[in-house]
Amino acid sequence: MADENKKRVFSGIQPTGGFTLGNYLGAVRNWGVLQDEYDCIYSVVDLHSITVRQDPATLRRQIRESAALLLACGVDPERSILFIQGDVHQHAELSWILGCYTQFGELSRMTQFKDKSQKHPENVNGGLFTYPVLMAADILLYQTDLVPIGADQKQHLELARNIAERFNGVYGQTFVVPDGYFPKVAARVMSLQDPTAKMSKSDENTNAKIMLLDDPDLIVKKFRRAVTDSGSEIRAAEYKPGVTNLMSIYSACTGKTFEEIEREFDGKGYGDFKTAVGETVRDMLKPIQERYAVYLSDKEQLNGILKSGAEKASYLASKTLAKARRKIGLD
Ligand code: ATP
Ligand code: LTN
Repeated sequence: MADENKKRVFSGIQPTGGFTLGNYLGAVRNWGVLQDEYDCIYSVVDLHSITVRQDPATLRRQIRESAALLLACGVDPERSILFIQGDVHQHAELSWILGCYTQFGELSRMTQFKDKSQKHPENVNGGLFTYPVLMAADILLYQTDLVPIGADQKQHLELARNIAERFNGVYGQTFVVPDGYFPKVAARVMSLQDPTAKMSKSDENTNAKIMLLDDPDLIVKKFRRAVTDSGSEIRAAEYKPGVTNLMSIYSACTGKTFEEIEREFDGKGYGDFKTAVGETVRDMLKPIQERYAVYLSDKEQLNGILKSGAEKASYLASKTLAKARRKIGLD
């Protein structure tokens, strides 16, 4: 850990009610894989989640559940740092500084801001607007080389790169300019009920999303109910967004190419295909569900992991923050 020669990875996920199959295939699965080769830091970004109103008791519970689920998904505290964002005060502090190097126009163009302000017109708060600045602070604080995220976060990462380059341009080399790391398939898992929209945690239609902790039978049922397209062939095509989405999920879970999948289901109907995808996802998630129950039941172990993670993260973050403050003239 904190090996000077290894490249640094950072990513975060919001503790807003469990993770979807999209979160897993698009981002979290890679978090585990990258640990072999990189120096990895992963965070439950609680401060980001309060841009939408949360119930205090539920939020408190979900922060811990999210950490346990990350461990169950393969984040290894022996090799990586896992911590709660709000436990490391440097995130909020650097976020303020970086906000002074981010333009109103840039933040106004963020599609997630536009989408979320449309969804919650009663609470278009300042935090929702400056959300990408806090995300930039998360990433830049650790001199991150690589950020494993889903395709929907590309625009935010681009902004973080622009902020880093701008700051470096004014004050000299201060922050590493990070690159994104996206999966080859399933970087954008779509809703099972509307394959033109992203599978989203916050979707009210429970049939539209697979949650990692869904009951095994329910997982298969949801896939059987998934919206497919006209015709009956199992083929990836732009005019077949429903089937293409299921093929991407199946490909991401099995490693099979689209051609192999088309051959496997040649002459079979949507029903057979949807059942096969459902059963594959169910079987893939089973060990995660089992490990989750174990991690969540040992409170002391979980607290220990998060405490030690926050200490290590804080040490690294304080070095970058001090450097930025010196460059600006605050120190
Ligand atoms: P919400 O639905 O409330 O917007 P979310 O599902 O996008 O939340 P986040 O915590 O914002 O969840 O995202 C965590 C990670 O999961 C990010 O790297 C994001 O890119 C990725 N991700 C989210 N949804 C998908 C999806 N449908 N397909 C692939 N990756 C996704
Ligand atoms: N905005 C991200 C979550 C996030 C993040 C980060 C991801 C917050 N900070 C830093 C990567 C790196 C999202 O998925 N909605």
